[in-house]
Amino acid sequence: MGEFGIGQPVRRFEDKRLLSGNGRFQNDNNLHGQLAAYVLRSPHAHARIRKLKLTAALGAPGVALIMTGDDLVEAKLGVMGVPFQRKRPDGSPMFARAFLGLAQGTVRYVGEPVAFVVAETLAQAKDAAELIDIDYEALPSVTDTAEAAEGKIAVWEECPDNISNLFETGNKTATEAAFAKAAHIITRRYVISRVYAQFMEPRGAIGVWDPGEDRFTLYADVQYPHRVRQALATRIFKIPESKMRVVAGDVGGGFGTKGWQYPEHRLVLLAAKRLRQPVKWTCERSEAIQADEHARDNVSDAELALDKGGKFLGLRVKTLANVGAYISSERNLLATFGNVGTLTGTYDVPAAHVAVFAVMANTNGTAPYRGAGRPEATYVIERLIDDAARELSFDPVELRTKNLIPASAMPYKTALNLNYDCGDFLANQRKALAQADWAGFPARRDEAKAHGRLRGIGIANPIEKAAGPGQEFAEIRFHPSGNATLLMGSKNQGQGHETTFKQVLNEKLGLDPAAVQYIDGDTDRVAFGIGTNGSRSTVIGGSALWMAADKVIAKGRRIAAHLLEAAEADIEFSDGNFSVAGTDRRISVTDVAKASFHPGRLPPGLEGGLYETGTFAPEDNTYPNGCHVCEVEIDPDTGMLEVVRYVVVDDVGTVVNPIGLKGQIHGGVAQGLGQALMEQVVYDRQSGQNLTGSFMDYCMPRADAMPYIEIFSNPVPTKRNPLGAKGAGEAGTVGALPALVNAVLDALAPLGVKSLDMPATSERIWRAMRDARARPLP
Ligand code: MCN
Repeated sequence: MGEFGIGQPVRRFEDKRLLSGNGRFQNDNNLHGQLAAYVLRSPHAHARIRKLKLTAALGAPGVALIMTGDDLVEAKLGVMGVPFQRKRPDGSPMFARAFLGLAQGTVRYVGEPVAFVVAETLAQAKDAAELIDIDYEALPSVTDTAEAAEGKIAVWEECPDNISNLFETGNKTATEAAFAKAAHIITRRYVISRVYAQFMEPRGAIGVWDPGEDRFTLYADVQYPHRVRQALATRIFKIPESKMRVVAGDVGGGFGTKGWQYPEHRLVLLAAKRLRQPVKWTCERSEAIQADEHARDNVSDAELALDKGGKFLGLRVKTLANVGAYISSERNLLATFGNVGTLTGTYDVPAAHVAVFAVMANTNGTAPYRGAGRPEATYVIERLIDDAARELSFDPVELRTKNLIPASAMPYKTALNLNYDCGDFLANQRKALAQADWAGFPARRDEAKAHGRLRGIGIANPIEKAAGPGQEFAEIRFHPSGNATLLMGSKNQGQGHETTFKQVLNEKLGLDPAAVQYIDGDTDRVAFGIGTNGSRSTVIGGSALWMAADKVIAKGRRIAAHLLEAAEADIEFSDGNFSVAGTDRRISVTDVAKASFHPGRLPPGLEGGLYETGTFAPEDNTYPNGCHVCEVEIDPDTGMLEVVRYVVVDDVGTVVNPIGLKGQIHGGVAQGLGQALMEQVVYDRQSGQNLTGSFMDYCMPRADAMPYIEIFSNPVPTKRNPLGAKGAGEAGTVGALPALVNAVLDALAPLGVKSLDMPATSERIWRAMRDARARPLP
């Protein structure tokens, strides 16, 4: 409706506040009398703590408290744990060990929290930490995923092979039968690197204890305040949920790995209670990569079975997924297993079987990170198709076209049990090929060659499982003056939620966005929420808001009928006004809201006030999909790579805000290209030290590494929610990994380079070219 309704390119309302320095990010919070905390972390990848003496540190100036693992045991803190059981490959129960919050005798990764020092100033806390007398006995460590799976060095003595559990999906027998009749079988190993979300604002937390109310408040930049409250209250502190408040202000980037409750949350709270003073911890940039969850990091052995003509018959994948040293919640496992279902992608694969081995290593835990398993899955299938095309001399586009699920086959149940409801994958591909001028590529390749450069083109047809079943909440709260406040259970971390949801509200009720106050992230103000992950906010939060607005209309209709002296059945609602059908008699929703607070203006028996809530839970996932085409040029002497063209066609169903969507796709592609081109967490194999502890070593993409990204939409609205929307926040990342690496390999193919693992740094490309040149021609 109008300039602010669904589908309008509305500029973000929140930007004025944020860009003028009026945001309230985590580190903007400071409380009267707060103390500063510092976390002493393990310098070893694996070691036994032989001695831990605090005497000197406790006597240091300004020190108020030092806690170690023993304090947490004494305080009887609980742990998160995994709410489901799986089996290990030998049939024995899953092996999982949760982290209590501070080391318990043995440290198992570099950065593991060992002691929590609270002092008047941060400098004093740091100085005191240096006085902690600690003696480690270093133990052998293993950080590489494939090596850890060999089980030569155990992270936990009780689990010598390092395999926590095995997750299987698909039909093994049917897949074996498909492979038995295949004309061709393509077998490859793909390694997906370990990366880390470099938030604009590193994490932080302030713990407050109110002795009068016997109640905690945590100020922290989390993605799901309500779930963090529930976890901290019921699992960690074992207190009623009402005794805990969690407040998240502006979140300086979340990307999945800022989602959950971290050890520092319970530590600031426990310390605040002991000291009866607020305790603040702020993660420093160089500390963050040791303190936070990491992402991806797996090795997949994949096999594709094809018939003679190139039709896919079956897919078999065995993945080793690094889950880190501790399994503190299901997050480690969901990151890798939650979305393996998308391994068959947008393709008609009649039989598939996947086995994912959760491998423990002396590393930080892994968690869902933008895409959470779908970029990994898409990378495997899309690279496998390109490798099959190259090996069997098919055209990569024709091979895809032959196997894409046609729109006429929708709804389509995949061999890995996903229920795709809608989407036109062939149309996405057609549009992307046209926009990227795929047909003109050979000429561009020749031209590049004439200039001494190698040019390559890559394609990927990603699909995502987004906004899965699970509730979300919205409340529209009118005030006696007729003005409204909008409260949402989803927590914004930069996606522009205020604008998106005000657009939905405007579409439904015609309210002027400038007059609506927007609130999220405070468990005392917002009744309920699940939070932002899995590209669920627009779909589920937006639908909850839609429901709340429907309730406002339903109640408003009764009030309007009374005020307009008409039958309720004759009242129509549109453009923010209730009107009597066929007349010019009307009353605005704002005036109806005002009337609702005057008992004398209400129909008999109707409760006063106008505040409505909506709680929506979809029955099934949405399946956003699309097509990415990437073109690169490589300098054959240095391996320097330039992404010269990038085209995305997306289908996220109904688009609420085309500018917001483009921003999300743009950021998502940049995040995917970052991983594919340069980002990587690297551990030293011998010592287990994290070698990428700063921006000097962990290479972040800069603007000049990014191409101009052309984005087009091909929306097919879903019927799984009233908006017709599909999730979009991760879509860009999912397609970018394979599109880039496929383009690189296409560029290098003439030299005989057959494989390359990400990140496609100039050094790796240069080595691959050198090795290929050194190989004798067959
Ligand atoms: N949108 C739209 N139409 C749709 C779907 C989305 O117009 N059909 C637009 C809207 O502007 C909406 C935005 O895209 O506000 C994102 O919507 P949605 O797909 O609902 O995703 P979420 O808001 O649930 O965000 C989650 C997603 C995830 S899982 C990660 S990780 C991620 C991402 O969003 N982290 C981000 N994008 C991020 N962007 C920023 N700036 N910071 C992060 O931490």
